[in-house]
Amino acid sequence: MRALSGIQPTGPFHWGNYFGAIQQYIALQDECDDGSFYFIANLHALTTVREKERLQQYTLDGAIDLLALGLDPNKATLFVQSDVPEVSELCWLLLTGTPMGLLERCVSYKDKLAKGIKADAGLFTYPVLQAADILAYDATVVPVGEDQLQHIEVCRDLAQSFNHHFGETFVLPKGKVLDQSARVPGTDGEKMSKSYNNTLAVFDDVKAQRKQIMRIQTDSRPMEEPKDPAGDVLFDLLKLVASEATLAEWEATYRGGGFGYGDVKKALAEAAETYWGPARERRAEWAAKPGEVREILAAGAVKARQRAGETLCRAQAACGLKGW
Ligand code: AQP
Repeated sequence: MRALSGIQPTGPFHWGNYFGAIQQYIALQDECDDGSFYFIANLHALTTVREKERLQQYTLDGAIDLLALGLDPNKATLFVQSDVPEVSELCWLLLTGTPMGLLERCVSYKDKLAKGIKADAGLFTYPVLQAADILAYDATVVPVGEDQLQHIEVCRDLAQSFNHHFGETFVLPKGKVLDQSARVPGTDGEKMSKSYNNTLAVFDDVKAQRKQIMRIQTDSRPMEEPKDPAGDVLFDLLKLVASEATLAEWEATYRGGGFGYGDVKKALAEAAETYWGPARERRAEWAAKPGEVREILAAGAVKARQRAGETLCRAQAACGLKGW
């Protein structure tokens, strides 16, 4: 098994990123017998972050965050997407032969358009670059949140079609989501997402995190009414960070009624503080040594380029770009 996944440096990582994807990266670095590759997807981020300094800062911060959350460069290969130019070339090979309709049907693109986010060709062809990212490393498993499953299907379609046309070239990957956190809700109950301004950032300081938690939207049912915790946004978030005992207590309280959502928010803020405390300390340590983080990324890029280069050569030979 070889894992590969990427995360965009488009802003501070949020609970959705962690519980949907990063948590899996950390587990898979021990479970993969054939290595694991994780990258900061700065080429993808260019579709949204259009200020040089901000992109640079988010890229370094992204690596610091992953290291603080438990990614171990001795077990997994960590690198920056643009340090592996072979992937962009592979992307072109895949773009030729990608039906427009396949991309037009992508829900994440359609959702962004529906939310009034301006689209460019980069956003439209995003799933093809993502396919190149995955196929370049012969990944067999791709740990992601639910929103990315359709893109992995696109990747499989493109790989299958290339293999069918030019002969066996690419390994077909499978997406991997965690049932309990495949779609973490944001403060408005929609999917938590950097572009929807509804996030709880993993590394916000305690005060800022409390403030974000207090803005979580709740319904207006009377306090005395018993409530079903299933599907309640506050309870769903509590499930991610609270201890079993706290959760059991709150489950009983929900069913009994007679409580205010403000109390649940306070409990959530407290649980979050305890949960993220150790990672916050590790983050301060990594942030103090950016030179070491850059060295880790450079070493990761060397390894990643070697893998991607091999796949690119294979694909170029298969479709007639070499050997003429
Ligand atoms: N709410 C979520 N629940 C579960 N998983 C999630 N992921 C994102 N949001 C949730 C997963 O995090 C990984 C990295 O995400 P990304 O780089 O594709 O995009 P992002 O910018 O971090 O995610 P956003 O905030 O949702 O971005 P936009 O605004 O671009 O749509 C992926 O594995 C993703 O599934």
